[in-house]
Amino acid sequence: MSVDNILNRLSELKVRALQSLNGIDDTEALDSWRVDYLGRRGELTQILRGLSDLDNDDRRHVGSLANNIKSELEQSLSDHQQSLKDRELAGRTQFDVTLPGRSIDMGRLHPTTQIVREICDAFVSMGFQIAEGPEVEWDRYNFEMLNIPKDHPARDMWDTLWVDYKDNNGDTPMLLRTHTSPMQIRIMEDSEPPIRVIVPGKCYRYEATDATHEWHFYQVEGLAVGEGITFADMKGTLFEFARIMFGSDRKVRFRVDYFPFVEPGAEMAIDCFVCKGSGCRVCKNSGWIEIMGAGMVNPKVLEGVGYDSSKYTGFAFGMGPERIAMLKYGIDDIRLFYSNDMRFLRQF
Ligand code: FA5
Repeated sequence: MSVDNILNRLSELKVRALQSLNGIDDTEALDSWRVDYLGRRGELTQILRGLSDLDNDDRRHVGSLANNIKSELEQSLSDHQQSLKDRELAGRTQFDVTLPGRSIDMGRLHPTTQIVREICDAFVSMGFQIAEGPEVEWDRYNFEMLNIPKDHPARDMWDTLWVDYKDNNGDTPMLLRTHTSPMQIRIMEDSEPPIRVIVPGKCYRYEATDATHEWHFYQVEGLAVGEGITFADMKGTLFEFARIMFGSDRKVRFRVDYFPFVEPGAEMAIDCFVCKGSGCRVCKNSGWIEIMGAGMVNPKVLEGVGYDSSKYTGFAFGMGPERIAMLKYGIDDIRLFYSNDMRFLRQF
């Protein structure tokens, strides 16, 4: 190639490179521009490599021009880089103070957790302690020691989810606890009266769900054992609980009920939150809604854990917190608690 040709190519290259640089507005395109024009395989480098074919004078002349163009392009590249950076920074620091802020999603306690805590607080204020126990339980604690032997018809009251496990010590079968009552036994086995304890926890039942039944739900168990404890103590404690939870306007009713581990047994109901006792769909026209089972601890159960039933008496109760929350907040379907619908959960 003649010297003139090379000189023309160089000046044409410079014009083309600077024009193309002007149109670049992102760093990725800038990098490929650098590779095209200044890289090892770029046009300018190719021209510089070909200088060895020229005689000395021409080589010096063309070489100095090519090096000047190279420096000029490098300088333009660095200026352009800087101006892109400045622009990006300016863009970042510009903000519109009139735009609404982004809301921060605050976590909150699940309504069941809230109501369980409220129930616990009510009993703690009356001197009860809180205990917790296993959700996977032995048949012995869930049934047998609660005076519900194998094949006893009362087992039908608790449809059970069995766990496929038996230990080598010949222990009783395992299950998912159907109520929190097994903790009555565990607590009495581990301590001496006087006892005043409540046990919040999850329970499981093998049953179809409907508006008032879930297959897993919470219970709060209560147990008080000591000398001279009477049915009147139980009524007083549970009336006070109802007053704290529902206010003094609500009526409370005790009726006889049967649970093998208490004698006598009772159910406690409060007047319906919808119709205030006159009868409606929610209370099945009875005017009352049952909130818990209760009763005086059966002497057989006391004897079973080694207590002297002529010396000690006690009462026990077990309630469903979801049902209590339903009453308190007018929720008409228990399945809403565990269907993870944020529109429901956000209300609490
Ligand atoms: C019991 O489970 C007894 N262990 C209660 C008890 C304890 C009686 C101590 C005497 C002494 P029951 O099956 O009725 O009883 O359940 C007690 C409460 O748990 C019910 O009143 C209800 O509020 C709640 N409950 C029971 N089954 C369900 C269910 N499937 N879904 C939601 N809540 C339930």
